[in-house]
Amino acid sequence: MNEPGIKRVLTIAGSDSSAGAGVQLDLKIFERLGVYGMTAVTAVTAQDTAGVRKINSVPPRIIAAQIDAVARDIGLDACKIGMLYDPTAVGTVAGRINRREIPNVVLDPVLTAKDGTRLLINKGIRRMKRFLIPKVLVITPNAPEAEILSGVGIRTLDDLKQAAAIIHEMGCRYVLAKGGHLEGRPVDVLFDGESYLELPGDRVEGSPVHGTGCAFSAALTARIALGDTVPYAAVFAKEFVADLIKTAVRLGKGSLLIR
Ligand code: PXL
Repeated sequence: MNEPGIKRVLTIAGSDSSAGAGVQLDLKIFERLGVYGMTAVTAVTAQDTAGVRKINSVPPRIIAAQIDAVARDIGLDACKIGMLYDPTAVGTVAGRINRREIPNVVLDPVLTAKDGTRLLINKGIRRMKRFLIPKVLVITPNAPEAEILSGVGIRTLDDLKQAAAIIHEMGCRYVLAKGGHLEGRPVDVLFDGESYLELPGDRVEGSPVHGTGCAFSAALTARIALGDTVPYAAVFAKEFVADLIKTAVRLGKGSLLIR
């Protein structure tokens, strides 16, 4: 019973007790952008602004049940996938996307946390390439994630483009490879299999901010649900996250938090 005008967006991701990333941040972003947000929690993390203290995965059958519950009754206009953690969850989520015919899937391939904690082991990465990437509209790797997924060592914008092409071959419609980790002016690259759209940004100086990758993919998903094309949604999400970084707050002893 879709009320006209209300867009329905699901995030399949981890819980972050600091609310600076994961489903908590995604819901804040969805709210801010005017879509109705829902969650399927894949893992529970205990973390503060210094890093991840503990992680416990949610059983894949419970992840599947959360997705089924909202997809069947409420329906979905778009879906974001963040941290999956358990390699088994990768296949489960891929299966639900098929079964529930979930449209406009954005995959943020979360592989490590800022403090270096592994958030998906190699078995999960292999499954992501094989079963999940072929089903998604957009994948949003940063440079270290693009290196791991493509096998290309990335130091320059050309390296990032080469990695994006290799990832595109895995079967997604768009690759949005983020250049923030490269030296010099940060440039993101959007590749659709034919041409590269360069999205230059300005580096915001200051303390590290937690959850910027989550915020970017959440904003991208919300804008796609609202009807933007992927290139427009990407331009919007980039500016939106730049503003969030500028207004991030220091509440703990470590990274700044997006509010
Ligand atoms: O930013 C990666 C990330 C994604 N999702 C959750 C996280 C983190 C990093 O800590 O905790 C739940």
